[in-house]
Amino acid sequence: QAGDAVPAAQRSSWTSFLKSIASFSGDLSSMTAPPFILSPVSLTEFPAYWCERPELFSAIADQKTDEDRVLAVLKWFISTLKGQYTSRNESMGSEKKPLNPVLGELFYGVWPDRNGRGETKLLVEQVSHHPPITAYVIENESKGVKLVGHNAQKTSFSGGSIIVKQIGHAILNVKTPSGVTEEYLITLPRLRIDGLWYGSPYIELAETSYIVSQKYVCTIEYKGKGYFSGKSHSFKATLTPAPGASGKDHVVEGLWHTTSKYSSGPRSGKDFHDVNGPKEEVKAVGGESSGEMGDFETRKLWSLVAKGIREGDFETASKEKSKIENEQRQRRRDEAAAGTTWQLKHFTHIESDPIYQRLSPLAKITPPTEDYYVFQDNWPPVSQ
Ligand code: CLR
Repeated sequence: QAGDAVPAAQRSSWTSFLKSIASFSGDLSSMTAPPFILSPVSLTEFPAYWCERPELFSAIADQKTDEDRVLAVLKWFISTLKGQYTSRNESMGSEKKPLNPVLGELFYGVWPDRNGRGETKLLVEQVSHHPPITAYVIENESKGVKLVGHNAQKTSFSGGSIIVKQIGHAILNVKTPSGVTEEYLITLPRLRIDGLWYGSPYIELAETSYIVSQKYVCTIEYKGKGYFSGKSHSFKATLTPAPGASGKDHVVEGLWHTTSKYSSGPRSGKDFHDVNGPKEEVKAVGGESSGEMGDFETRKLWSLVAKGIREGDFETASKEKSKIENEQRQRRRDEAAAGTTWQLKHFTHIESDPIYQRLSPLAKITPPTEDYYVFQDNWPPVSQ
């Protein structure tokens, strides 16, 4: 029944929230939602989902052939989807509304070296507030694997679901055993948020995303219940040599939150991946030279709001949230008065990414050009 998962006292506010998203499309993040659906975690923490299995990330650089490398990239990519898109259901009972990051919000973290996989570092910066855009870097320097990307969302409402188009892309650099640096363009799937009517939203992935290098094109199709395998969270990845390159074709099929198999090509019938292995949350670290967290680091910035949400003290949460928002408005006014603008700390914006421009035609990805946030290579002392 409608609103089944909504606390009785919040049903009418949930209904009006749903009405307002139905009649409005654009920036969902800034809309006020009832307390039961609020998450205490900011979107700046989400890029950590890209590396919950650091050994799969580092393993990419260990592969000797083009073919094994692209398969290792696919395996790592698929292994992140469960965390990215279903983990809030597990930890909080449903998808929730994350905290909307402020401009300049930061998050630093590290996955320590273990079993020779090397240390992997994470750096996230909120590079725009209106619309919200989050830029991130994940790097394992000792292995020579580095992911730099940014993401924003365009939301609309259709048939009772929220449709989220992910804007932005990531570039993965891999130093091969022969010393060459390969580039992989990674695009992102579309999301459908269902279960809104009942007050227990969850995500299904839809349409297509790509992993493209000069050597291989990997097309990943996503389907939910009732489509090609009939099951939720289904995917089918087709790998073919890029135009002008040689190599074998492979098809991998299965469920991105559990297991998948090769379904065509030289390894047909063999297991591809089982996501149910151990995962490792990032260790949040302070980015100040003292090792402390600065005032813009997400866990410090939002600590009182997050505490309020966690403890069910929504009055304090909303008072502390207003403080942060007012402080931001004042900053913007001061900048306007002084004729200055906010300076990003770790990224510079470019209108068109040359790597995207070079690789996207190989998979006929549209649009043909996209902007990018270039990492300034200025890691704070985040190592452990
Ligand atoms: C952010 C980038 C990550 C993957 C990811 C997972 C969940 C998405 C999130 C992204 C963007 C914000 C998002 C969220 C699910 C719900 C939330 C779309 C794409 C919206 C803003 C909140 C909707 C509110 C309802 C839950 C009521 O790599």
